[in-house]
Amino acid sequence: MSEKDTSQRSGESSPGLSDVDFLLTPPRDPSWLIVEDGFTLVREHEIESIFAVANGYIGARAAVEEGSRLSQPGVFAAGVYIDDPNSLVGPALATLPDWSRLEIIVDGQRLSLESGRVLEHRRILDLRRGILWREWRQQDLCGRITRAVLLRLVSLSDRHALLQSAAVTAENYSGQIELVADAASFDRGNKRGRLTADSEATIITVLAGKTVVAMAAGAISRPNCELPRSFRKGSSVDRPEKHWSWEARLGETVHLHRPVAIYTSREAADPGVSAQRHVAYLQEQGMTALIAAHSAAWSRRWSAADLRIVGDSKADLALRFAAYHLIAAANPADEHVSIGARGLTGRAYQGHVFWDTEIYMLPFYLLTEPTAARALLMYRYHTLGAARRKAEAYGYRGALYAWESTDTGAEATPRAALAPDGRIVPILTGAQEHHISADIAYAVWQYWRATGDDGFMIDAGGDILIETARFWASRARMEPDGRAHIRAVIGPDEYHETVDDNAYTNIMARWNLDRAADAATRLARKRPAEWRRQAARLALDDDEPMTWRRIAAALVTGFHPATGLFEQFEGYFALDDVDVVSRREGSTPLDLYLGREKTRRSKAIKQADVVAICALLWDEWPRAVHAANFAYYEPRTAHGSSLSPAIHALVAARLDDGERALKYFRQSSEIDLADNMGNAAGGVHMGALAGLWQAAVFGMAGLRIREDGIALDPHLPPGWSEICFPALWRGRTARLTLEADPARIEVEVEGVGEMTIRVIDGPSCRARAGRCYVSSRQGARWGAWREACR
Ligand code: IFM
Repeated sequence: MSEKDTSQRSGESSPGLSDVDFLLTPPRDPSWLIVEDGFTLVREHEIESIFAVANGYIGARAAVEEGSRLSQPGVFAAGVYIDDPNSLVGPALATLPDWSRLEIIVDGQRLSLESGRVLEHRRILDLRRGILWREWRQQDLCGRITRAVLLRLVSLSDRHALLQSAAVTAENYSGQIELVADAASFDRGNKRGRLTADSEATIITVLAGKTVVAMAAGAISRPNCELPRSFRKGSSVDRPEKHWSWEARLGETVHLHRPVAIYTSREAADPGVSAQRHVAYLQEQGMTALIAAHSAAWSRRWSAADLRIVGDSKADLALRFAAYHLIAAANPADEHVSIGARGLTGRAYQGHVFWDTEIYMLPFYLLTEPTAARALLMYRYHTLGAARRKAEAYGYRGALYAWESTDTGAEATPRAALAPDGRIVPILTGAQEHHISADIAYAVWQYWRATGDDGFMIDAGGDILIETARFWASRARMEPDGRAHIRAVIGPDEYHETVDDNAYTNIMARWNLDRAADAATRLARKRPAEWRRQAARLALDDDEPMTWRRIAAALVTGFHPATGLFEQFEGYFALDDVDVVSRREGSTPLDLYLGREKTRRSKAIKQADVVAICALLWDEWPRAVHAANFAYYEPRTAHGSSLSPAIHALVAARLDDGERALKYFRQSSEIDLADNMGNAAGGVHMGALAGLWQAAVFGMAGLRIREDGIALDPHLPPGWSEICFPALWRGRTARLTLEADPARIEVEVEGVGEMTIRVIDGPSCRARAGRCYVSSRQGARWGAWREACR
């Protein structure tokens, strides 16, 4: 290790006492904080996921800086995958060097939570500002007590910027303290990259798959007022390591701030140069500016997304936690990436993108940050080529999207997995779970409806709708019974493979076919010249939309008029009934408990399937149909997927079953926060978090997006006295407050123009921007809207 004295303070920006105060005082408002007190080694993996920080470009798990026996740090960049042809699991999100690795060494002894005495240890996730804090007081084996306050953030205002800060205090001793930043721990997480380091500038360059990723780290050291005379910094010549040391005086606190910049070859010609320049800029700006800009960006996002529940502080915090991870997962500036099932918080599912994004997550962005929703849909537009190739490979027309997708859009679902009993079992979802194409089309339509963005439809969205409709038109077959059938698929309920006429798939396909035909008519009317070019580009025959409508009308839906039930797939009603409800509390997933064959022959369902259609297409059928299907399928659902409970909460709320809605809401909110499925270690469940938000907004508040505005159908569950949230509709923000008792809705519209606010089965009003309106329930009816003063 080469050591050189570089104790001069040139290049440091004005400290200002506020920096110091800030770093010593993590926030205390419990309504914005997720707090983990103490240290339980075996919980580390899930804590690392829950407390992760991200900005849609970079994500970092919350591993303790100095590491522990079980630490699994993980730094990920959106869209950066490693595709190892020998890997069983297919392309995987690359694990990048751990920029946050920092050890504290006191008189030669490395501080560790696993040796000496932990006097105090607390991790605090500040949801409001997207900052991870750590307060730690440790007594080492010689009795020295060191206090450290650590901060970590991934900037939301400048997606290439990251910051780590440490304030270290020698509480009861004088002695040498050394901090060592060593991103080489990268090697532990990922053997497939290449690591080169320029130790002078602390730049690390790795080759992750086909992408070059560069990280440059700087340092701004700042004591309470003066740096100790002994302050030295140095670097290692043979590894990307930096260290700082000083002779600490009793009670003295020394601060170190490490701005870090990351670039990849996805957006920079020379990521190393870009990272180096950017970190120099960050050093010059100083950490106060970096934190202020980051906090301001979070505050803007919260202003468009903060949902409050009055009367249920647990639900309130769970929704903030959900919104925090959703905000952190999106990057509206990059339309070539999407959000994986676990965002950028863990390795589960190798960072693959599923229907979770369009059906579960997208509505959150639609109503709070439509540019992010657009970027996510553009990712599907850019991967349309791969979807066309997949359809062609199976002998179909149009676009069949990958069930699991990465940066290329090619099918990334592993073909086989190792079962707990050691057998290799084939995974058929990649070949059979075709509803993904309709799910993406559904999301395109919702986006169009909420934003009125015709330009997007002409440039991209219309292509997706048409190509997916073409797929269904070739996928469905007219049979001798005069009906169109879709055979050999897997629906959302993955316990049953190779089934015919899955109701979810067929109804969503029907919807896809009809909406594509509608889009053709509407675009031809609204944008005739551009539509002609789009139709020519897609080689659309004039009679194709009519064919789509004909096939849609002929598609079997499995509806039984006598009972009002949709049969989940052909033959489902003849399967064996098993007791699912009493197995729900068990720790073994139902399909493992029953075994593959018995599960297949049973009516046990993995997750919302028919119930999911109720949630997505509620207004297509009368309430009685939803009630019948929910009553039938809910007791048969094992909730073996994290996506399931929230959608049950949504539908239960709409059916006015408040107790059940709340039970499912809690179950969903605990998937990460209480690790109630035992798999939060692999990252937070983005779909479930978004589903929780949907349960509150679409279920409890009953919001629907309409052509002329929004409609509401409040069903506040027991204990919720008020729900307040903003909803963006075509550039206007409706700030909504729904009160339970007496029932009352208040809305204030921000922006320009007007929009319709309607109570379902009740009065509507044209609400003008800058005004506030109120409707109160009088007995069984909602009273007319009146303008209210603010
Ligand atoms: O997309 C889901 C699927 O529905 C069930 N298994 C997990 C996937 C990722 O969340």
